[in-house]
Amino acid sequence: AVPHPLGASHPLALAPVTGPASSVDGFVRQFLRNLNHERGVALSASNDADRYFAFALTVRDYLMARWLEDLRRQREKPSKGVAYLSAEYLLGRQLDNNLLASGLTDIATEAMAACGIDIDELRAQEVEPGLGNGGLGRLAACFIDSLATLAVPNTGYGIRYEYGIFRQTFEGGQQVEQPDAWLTLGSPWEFPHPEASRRISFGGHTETYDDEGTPRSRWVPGWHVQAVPYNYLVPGYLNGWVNTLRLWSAKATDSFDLRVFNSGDYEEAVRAQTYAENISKVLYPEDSTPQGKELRLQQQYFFAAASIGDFLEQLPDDFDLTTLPDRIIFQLNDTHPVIGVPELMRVLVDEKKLEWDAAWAITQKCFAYTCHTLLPEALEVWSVDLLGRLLPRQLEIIYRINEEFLDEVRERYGDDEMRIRNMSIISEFPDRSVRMAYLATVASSKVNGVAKLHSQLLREKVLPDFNEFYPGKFTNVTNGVTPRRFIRLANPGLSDLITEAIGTGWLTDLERLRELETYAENPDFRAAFAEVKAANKRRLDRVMRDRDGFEISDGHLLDAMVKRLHEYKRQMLKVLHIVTEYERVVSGRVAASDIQPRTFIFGAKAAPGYVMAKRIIHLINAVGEVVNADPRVEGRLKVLFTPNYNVTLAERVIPAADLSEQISLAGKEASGTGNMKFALNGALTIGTDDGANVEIRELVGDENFFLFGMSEPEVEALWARGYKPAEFYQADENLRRAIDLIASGAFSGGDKSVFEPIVSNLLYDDRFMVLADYSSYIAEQAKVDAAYADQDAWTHAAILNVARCGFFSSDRSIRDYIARIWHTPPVL
Ligand code: NBX
Repeated sequence: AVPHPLGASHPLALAPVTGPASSVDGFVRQFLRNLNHERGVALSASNDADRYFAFALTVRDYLMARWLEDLRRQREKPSKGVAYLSAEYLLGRQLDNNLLASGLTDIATEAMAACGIDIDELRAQEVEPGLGNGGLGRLAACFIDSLATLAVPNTGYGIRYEYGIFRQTFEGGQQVEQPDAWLTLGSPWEFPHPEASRRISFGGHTETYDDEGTPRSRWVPGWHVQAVPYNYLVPGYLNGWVNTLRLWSAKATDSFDLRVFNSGDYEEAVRAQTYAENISKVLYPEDSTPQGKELRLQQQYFFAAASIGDFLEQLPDDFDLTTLPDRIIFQLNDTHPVIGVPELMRVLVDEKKLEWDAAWAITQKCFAYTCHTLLPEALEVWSVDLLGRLLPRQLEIIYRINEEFLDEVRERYGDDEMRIRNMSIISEFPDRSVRMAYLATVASSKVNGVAKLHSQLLREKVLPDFNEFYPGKFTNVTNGVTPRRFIRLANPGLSDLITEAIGTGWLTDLERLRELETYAENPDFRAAFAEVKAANKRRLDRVMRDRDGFEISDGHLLDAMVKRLHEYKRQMLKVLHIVTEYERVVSGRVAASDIQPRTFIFGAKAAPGYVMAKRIIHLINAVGEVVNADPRVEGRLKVLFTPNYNVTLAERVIPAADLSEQISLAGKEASGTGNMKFALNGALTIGTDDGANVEIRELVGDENFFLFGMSEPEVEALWARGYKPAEFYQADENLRRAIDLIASGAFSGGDKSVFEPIVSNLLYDDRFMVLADYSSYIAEQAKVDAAYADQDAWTHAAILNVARCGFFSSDRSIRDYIARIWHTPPVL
């Protein structure tokens, strides 16, 4: 028998564990039992899906006893916990993560070998749950991993979308979206709990009534849906702790409600059912650009109300609600769950019959708000019209919150109407609407940004009046990423090398990577590190050949830009760099043989309605097609745009990359988290002074980071002077040639109209100042080329990036949340 990963003296090891035996034999027996009993097949008759399911169920069986045990512990000795409310969780595949967390990888691999099964084929079966768009959703997934690893009692609440983020394909170089039916074969990781369904109401009207002498308001809703919870295990890393992710799925209520909702005829009833179930049908693919659609508001209320109700229901009947803040903090992942604020007030005042002031005092202590953006257009607002129709009582409550808040503002500043208009939760122009970020700020105990610079700009630029009004409310928690998935699982070669050098323990104490600094001076270590990088490139080469028919050539610098397609992230700047390199060769100004061989790899989805972003995708593909096929560049420049970039692919691209592109316009990227993943995997960054790049550079040192571009104050100053992109075009010959080449139709079969909107946007608008930063970017890229020529020095810098980025573990982020915001007690 293999000892359980918890040492016998570990506090959680004392709990009785009744899972399958922790041995190869025990695993095989449980696997075969699952294959027979859960799938109804014999091993000899099983297909890949059967084997994957039985395997996953077996891993689950090991975690089960722990899960039940931890849930019991939380019930019997409740301590303050965290409810993380997020509309998105970009989880990635679960199998390897759960094997790793339970310490079963070796046993399971041997067990499968004993059954004649290749475990890699099982891995390949899993469809990743893509229940998020990008950074915000992936951050939520990293955070629940760290919460479990730190043994903080936590439930992650969200939506079980039937369709996650769309699958991206290219046709003629243009993005085409396909539905992501991730549940077609079912998921072995979820536990439906229909018996714990909650009724969620919408519409109708409000009324006042006499409650034994007290006048009260109540909501008389017009229609209802059922919220059915599905639980997912969230195991901590080798600590025996298992938290829960609880995702809600919408179902029509019983036929009685259907009849109330419609006229009662059968076809109408089925239509009503579809209407209800649409709520959790699909993840909105807009990233950082709220659409203001009714269904979206339904989604938000649906999961916020279900989650808050779910938590309250677990409390004992005699629970003193004034002590609620000692039991729970609802962490709002951006404004998507903020409608939960008036919902909690409604429950406390209308249902639990608390006085308004008492309810408000509780509410203000139970919420905390994380803002993830700086783009003004990304701040959510809901029209009063729509809110009043869908959630009339919540709207009344929002009005009252606003009234009392503005009274306080008046008390402090007198009748400063300008200030009052600026701070009002309700804005009057262009249409009367609710500013959700303001509501969140007023209702929360703490408001945080996601990187030092972002939090500063949030205080000074986005919410300055609120910062003045609420001293001490604003704080920073710099983002982080889970090293379990993004180092240990994604980069086993590097992980082994690190462990050989500094021993175990670093995966839960990432600052220990500092101990690698001295190894950077050791030539043998540098050689081994370089070999890991080379092996990761070969692995990516196999993945890409298989997946997309691309090759990653030997000896090329691998230059990666993978993230959502957004103008502020400036994939366009990257394109101009590529076109410049290409143009310099084909115009004969540079010999191909003088170019540092580079492969540019892109991965990016564009929101389906974001026309400019889709044009840029088209351009990247078009440039790639021309450059890759032109014999004059002698294969020294290659452009690969891999479709359907997702978490699974990130785990292969990031460990192979040499150069990480983090080139947003300063002041626009709140933090970035890909930047951290790349640095931790030994890529050097070329980046602007934006988001968490600032902190990465501070830590790794200027000499190990390629900085370019304007700083945020410089950006502001240029705007103030009046930005004229055409002047930059005129002033730089390389830039002129690159843009002219695109405009000439060289990448569109001679058709000048195809990319004309991109060209004129750059020359006459260029909101994100691509042209202003171009020459500095090109100059810095020349330094990259020169630096890469000295491979050993490059490796030295790469090792220092790994060694100095331990700060970016999401474990540290969670510790910061605990210390600055949640004040939850240590559990272990
Ligand atoms: O959140 C992202 C920021 O852009 C990143 O800089 C940051 O690192 C990351 C984690 O803090 N924001 C983001 O991903 N926003 C959204 O995903 C989003 C999605 C839908 C929506 C609004 C925003 N309606």
